[in-house]
Amino acid sequence: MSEPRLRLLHQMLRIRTFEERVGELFLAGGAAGTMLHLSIGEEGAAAGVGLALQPGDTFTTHHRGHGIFLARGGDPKRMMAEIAGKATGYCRGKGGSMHIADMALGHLGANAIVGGGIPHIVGAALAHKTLGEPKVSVAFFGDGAMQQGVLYESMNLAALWQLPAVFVCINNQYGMGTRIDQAAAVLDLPGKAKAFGLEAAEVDGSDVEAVYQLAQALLGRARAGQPAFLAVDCYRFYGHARKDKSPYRSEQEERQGRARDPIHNLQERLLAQGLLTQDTLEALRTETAVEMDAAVDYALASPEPDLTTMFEDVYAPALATVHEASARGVVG
Ligand SMILES: Cc1ncc(C[n+]2csc(CCOP(=O)(O)OP(=O)(O)O)c2C)c(N)n1
Ligand SMILES: [Mg+2]
Repeated sequence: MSEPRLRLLHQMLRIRTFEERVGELFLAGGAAGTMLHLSIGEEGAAAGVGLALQPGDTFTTHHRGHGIFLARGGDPKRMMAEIAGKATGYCRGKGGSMHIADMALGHLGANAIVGGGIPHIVGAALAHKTLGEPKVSVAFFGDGAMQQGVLYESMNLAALWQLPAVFVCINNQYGMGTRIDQAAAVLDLPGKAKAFGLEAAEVDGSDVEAVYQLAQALLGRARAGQPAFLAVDCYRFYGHARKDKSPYRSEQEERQGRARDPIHNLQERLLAQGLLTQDTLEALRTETAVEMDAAVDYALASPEPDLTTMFEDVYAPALATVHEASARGVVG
């Protein structure tokens, strides 16, 4: 599928279907941990920026990062297995939904701490620059992180050192049950980044083509040493976590928010332009459903991690066990 707009549609359909399956897995008791966060409604941000990145680029995500990793080449089978806490998952079942990572695909880690993954990309971008690599590092985070001091320290250093770093705020309007205008006095998000010397823009996340084009431009300039910030406006279609029924939002608001659907918008545009037919769309949906069903089957059929592996991959290789780490004074 060489036409970029069809690739964007395909990725968004994959993300939504993956998230729907994750939700079902969770309700059936198959997910590890007590909560997980779905990115339904935010596919335009994940696919738009994700497809504008290049192989070798690095990134971190927040706790709502499944879609971003899928768009960067994450294998849905290994992702689903990780979410289910299985030994075949990306982190052998120890990371789960909120701490999944894969260095081979440039995923430096999801992070459950709001803003936690942001400073990591400043270090990665410094490494890319120092090593003369033509790579960029991107932090994906929510609007809640706009209220975290670490974002401003990170943007300051990225601008001061002219690093190939891009800060992408997925503004879904809410941090848990708190609407952004109840959390911040100033809602001009790009303005906050500009104050630190970054190039900054805002884009409608329900228009994935616009996200993709803007991301390409900002990433290109970031590679040349002009760090950037991008706020992607969207709406979290469902609750904060799978069990949250969003009692703090009115029905009317949710209806209007869900009408801002990046998949519907692109699909209708492509159909109207003759780039897509109903038959091709149906085929794409079926292919995606088969792919994601297979991911669930793979996760369910995979073994639990063996108890003897509990302390493997927890410390750096030189500190293979908790006992060695303790002996060297790394842990108490
Ligand atoms: C430092 C910190 N404070 C509070 C929390 C609890 N918490 C988890 S998610 C969340 C809301 C985050 O909102 P946002 O950054 O907008 O991301 P979204 O959930 O909307 O994708 C909060 C407050 C946390 N994980 N870390
Ligand atoms: Mg939010």
